[in-house]
Amino acid sequence: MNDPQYGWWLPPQISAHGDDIDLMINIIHWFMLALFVGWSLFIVFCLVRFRERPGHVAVYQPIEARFNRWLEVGVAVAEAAILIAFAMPVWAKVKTLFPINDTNTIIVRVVAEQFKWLFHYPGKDGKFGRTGPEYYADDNPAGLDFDDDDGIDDITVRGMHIPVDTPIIARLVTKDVIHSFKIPVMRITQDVIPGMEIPIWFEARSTGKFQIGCAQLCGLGHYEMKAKFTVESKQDFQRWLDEEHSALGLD
Ligand SMILES: [Cu+2]
Repeated sequence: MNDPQYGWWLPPQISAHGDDIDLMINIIHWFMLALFVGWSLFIVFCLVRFRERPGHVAVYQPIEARFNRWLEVGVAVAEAAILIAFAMPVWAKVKTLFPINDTNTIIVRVVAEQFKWLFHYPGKDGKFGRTGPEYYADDNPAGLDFDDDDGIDDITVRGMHIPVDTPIIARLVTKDVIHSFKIPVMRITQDVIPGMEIPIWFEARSTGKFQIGCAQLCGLGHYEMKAKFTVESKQDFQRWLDEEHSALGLD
């Protein structure tokens, strides 16, 4: 479980839906490269072919060639295919097919604020304590209602732990401005909007220690809005939960 090496290409991919995202990113980039090279060559051709020189004047004739029209139609069809065949199915999977009926699913409440993340687990009883914006305080960063017994064993930490091969639903809220929950190795990016709770789900296929970032410029300290992201075996995750539970002094 060493920190991964982030190189020039995409970060490591450990997400169950990540191959679809990477395929789309790769297709779009190669397609854009082809368009860029094509347009660049055309511009250079025009600069040379139609340069100003003695004895030549401009003539304003409409274009009669058919080839460029078909080329433009081809580009539009390819762009539509990327949208309909790749982007929409992946987006539908990530945004609508939530694993709510899977009994293994782990739900984590994620609280964003300038400039840190907080991860709120329901604890041993599996129930989140009542929360609300009126309870936020320096000693209560998760906004828990301390009168609610369901919240007594709730765990709040600054780094996210999840078990491997398990669906995770992250319920995202923010205390202040718009942030964006980004886990590059999970191919997940979701804006967090004040006044809303937005869920996002993902599943890790291998273990390791990675990073969560904020992908929305949210203020002066935006650059330091990071958190550790640990994907571990189910046993290690359970051990970590037990340790956090013991730290609450409830045993
Ligand atoms: Cu932020």
